[in-house]
Formats: sequence, structure tokens, C-alpha cells
Amino acid sequence: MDAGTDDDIVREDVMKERFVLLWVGLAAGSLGFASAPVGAVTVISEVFYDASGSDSGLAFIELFGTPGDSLDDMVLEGVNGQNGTVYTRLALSGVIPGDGVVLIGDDAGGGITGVSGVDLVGDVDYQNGPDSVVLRNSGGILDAVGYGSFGGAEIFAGEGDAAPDPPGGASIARFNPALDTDNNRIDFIAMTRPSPGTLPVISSVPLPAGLGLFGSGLMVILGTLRRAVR
Ligand SMILES: [Ca+2]
Ligand SMILES: [Ca+2]
Ligand SMILES: [Ca+2]
Ligand SMILES: [Ca+2]
Repeated sequence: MDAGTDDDIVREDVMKERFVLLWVGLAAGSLGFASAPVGAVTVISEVFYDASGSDSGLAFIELFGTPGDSLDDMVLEGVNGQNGTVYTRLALSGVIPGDGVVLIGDDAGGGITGVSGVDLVGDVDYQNGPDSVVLRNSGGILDAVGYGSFGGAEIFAGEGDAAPDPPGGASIARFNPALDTDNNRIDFIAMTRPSPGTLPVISSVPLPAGLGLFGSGLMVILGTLRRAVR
């Protein structure tokens, strides 16, 4: 591994920030949850916009929020990084399921998707970056993520700094779905194995019953993060 490059330093900083956030989250008992806290704002938890080969019918987006909350007022927009225009818009419907996870699979045509276990089907094959996805309701923007390397003339419609833009076959996912720092670079990691409909490893780590479990859970989390930032 090269040492001392700017990229390495940035990654180290992101790791440190995530570590602190994880530590605070674990200490506060906010992890190991089955669903978002009541009243939590719905967030984008994972975006898979570039499958290996064709994306049609394989792309998906996953949201995380409070079970029972209505989706009827929510809209997902794909924002073109080249000029800032909205190139696709999907109005959502229904309610957030009991596990808090809403999975929307890309429509390959005729309402058919290749993504299994979806809650909704629609045009969610977002552009492969640098681009952004915005979740809004009639009150304004609920959450947004921009991914990729934005040049000076390109329009970033995410939050804070851009999330990574992993190679085809990988997704970007919120490393802790219950945490939203409004900085995409901190909140999102690359997932070499997309997880449609399920939350990242971190949120399936049970609440620590003792230091041993605490330590082992933390190692799983840190191992996941290390792999993700490579
Ligand atoms: Ca795509
Ligand atoms: Ca592709
Ligand atoms: Ca946010
Ligand atoms: Ca997932």
C-alpha cells in the first residue's frame, strides 16, 4: 500500500470521522436497531446505479425510514451532473414497511424488474456518475447523494462532499442507515456486494451485551469499512 499520498490522507480522515461516529452511535445504543427511530426523516440508504454490463432491470435504490410513514408525498429525482437538470423523476406510493427499508427496483419494461423482494418498481437506473439522486417531498429535500468526481463545470446536487463512484457491480450505501451527517463522503461507502433490501453489516450487529461482544462487533464494522475505502 502506498503511504502518504493525498488520497491516503483523505481516506484516513474519513476513517477517523466514521470511527468517532460509530463510537458515539454504539455508546448511545443507536445501533443494532431493527428500524429507524419514530419520527426519523427518510433517507437514501443505498444506490446501485451501475451493474456489471447492462443496468436495466438490475439497478435499485433503497430508502430507510420509520415504518408506517407514508411515501405518497415523496419523489426521487436523478440529477444530471453535467448540467444539473432532472433527467428522471419517480413519484413514490404506499407506506414504509415494518423493517424500515423500502426497496425500489429498476423497471426493465412493463413493470418487470430483475431485483428480487422489491416494494416498488420504477425507473431508477441512475446515471453512472458524477451525478446525484435527490429524495424530496412537498416540503423540500429530505436527503440527497451525489457520487463520483465532479469537475469544475459539473453540478453536484448531493450533500457536503461527493460519495465514491465504485466500479460497475458495486453500490454506494450509507454505512449506518440511522446516521445522517449530511456529508455524502462521510455517510456513504462503496459496497462491492450490493445489499438490496437489507441494511449494512453494521446495523445487524447486536447491541453489545459486554465488552467482548462490543469489541467483536466493532472489529466487524472496522473490517467492513477498511475493505470499503480501499
Ligand atoms: Ca446506470
Ligand atoms: Ca453497467
Ligand atoms: Ca442527508
Ligand atoms: Ca442495502
